[in-house]
Amino acid sequence: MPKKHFATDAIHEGYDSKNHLGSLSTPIYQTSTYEFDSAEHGEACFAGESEGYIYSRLGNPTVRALEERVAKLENGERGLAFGSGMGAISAVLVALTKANDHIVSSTGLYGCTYGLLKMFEDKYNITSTFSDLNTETVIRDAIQDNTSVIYLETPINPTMQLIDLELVAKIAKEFDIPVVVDNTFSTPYIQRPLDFGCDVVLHSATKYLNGHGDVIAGIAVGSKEFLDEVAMTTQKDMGAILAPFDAWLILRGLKTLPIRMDRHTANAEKIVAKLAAHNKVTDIYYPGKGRPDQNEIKEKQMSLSGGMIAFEVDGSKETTQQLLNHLDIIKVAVSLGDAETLIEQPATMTHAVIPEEERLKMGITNSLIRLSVGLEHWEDIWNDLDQALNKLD
Ligand code: LCS
Repeated sequence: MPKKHFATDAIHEGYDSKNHLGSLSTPIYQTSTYEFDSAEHGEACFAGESEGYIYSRLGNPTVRALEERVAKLENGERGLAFGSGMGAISAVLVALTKANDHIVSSTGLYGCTYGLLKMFEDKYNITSTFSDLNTETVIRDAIQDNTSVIYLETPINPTMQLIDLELVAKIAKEFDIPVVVDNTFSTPYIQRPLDFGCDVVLHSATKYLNGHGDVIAGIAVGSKEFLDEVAMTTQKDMGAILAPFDAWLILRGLKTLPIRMDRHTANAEKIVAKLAAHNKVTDIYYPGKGRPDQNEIKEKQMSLSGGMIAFEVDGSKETTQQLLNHLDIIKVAVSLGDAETLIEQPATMTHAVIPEEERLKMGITNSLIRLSVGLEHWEDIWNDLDQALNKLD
């Protein structure tokens, strides 16, 4: 058989109905524990000598189907699902670090990930250097003798800046430092970091992977060796596992990932063009619409620009809030990647935990707005945004 396409894997990978009484929909194995065939079978399962399920914190068939599907989509050997994106990020980072280590991170991160890095520093003296990671010299300068991981988002939440995955991975290899990439904004339909030599991919599956705004979940994908270790250490013992019903919802959502991402992107491109022509909008940040070096990165590693836009309006924090308050179809809400168009003000919401001075260094000004373009008709999204922009003083 020739290699199957992404859209086919998004529907079929990780599940064979023939092993489940013909049920075409993946059964929800709503169980905490599993009966062993015998005491000896139980012993063999605990010793890792038998493949059987033991207890749902250590593995569940519905969750396993999701893990296998996302691993295939990301071109990785193994996936591991978590009860939230932060559960995945913390389990992976705890697995890769020890007290007194150092982390190189992108300048710009989801607010809670930033909070986690600060917690590592306060509790375990694991310090972080925030770096633009935009040239070979800048990357090398950020690395220290005790650097144990390079962690980045691209596009960065919320500034939409892009980082060259291949360049970072190449330099990291020289130092034998693993590169961990949060791929939440792009999804594997648009960007596959492992293909560029990165080591671990993370997702808030709460977002595009599920796509319907009704689940909090996370997933990590990488080598079998590393994720086997995470499964048996920081996931098993810290316990941020995913519930089977939530895994089932994401399996359902994944079936439409390609067509949703195509439409999110088509809508976002229309909105970007309209925003660019509006006199109240001062700046727009969107992959492929930036500086030439950013466009090169987009062309190299992203097949589409995606559904996330950041833009700035002419005015203060209050002007921005006014804009949000004038909207009707577009919902003022954090999260992203849903069918509904969502808008938020990062400085006061998702990234409010970052001290102002550092937040501004990351490019998160008080007038920055983040828009997660949904699946409504683009004209309705634009008309709502346009009327709200036109009401600004
Ligand atoms: N990574 C990124 C890039 C995110 O945007 C988020 C959540 C997470 C990780 C954490 O995932 P969670 O634990 O929530 O599943 N981002 C949010 C946001 O931008 N608005 O609300 C949540």
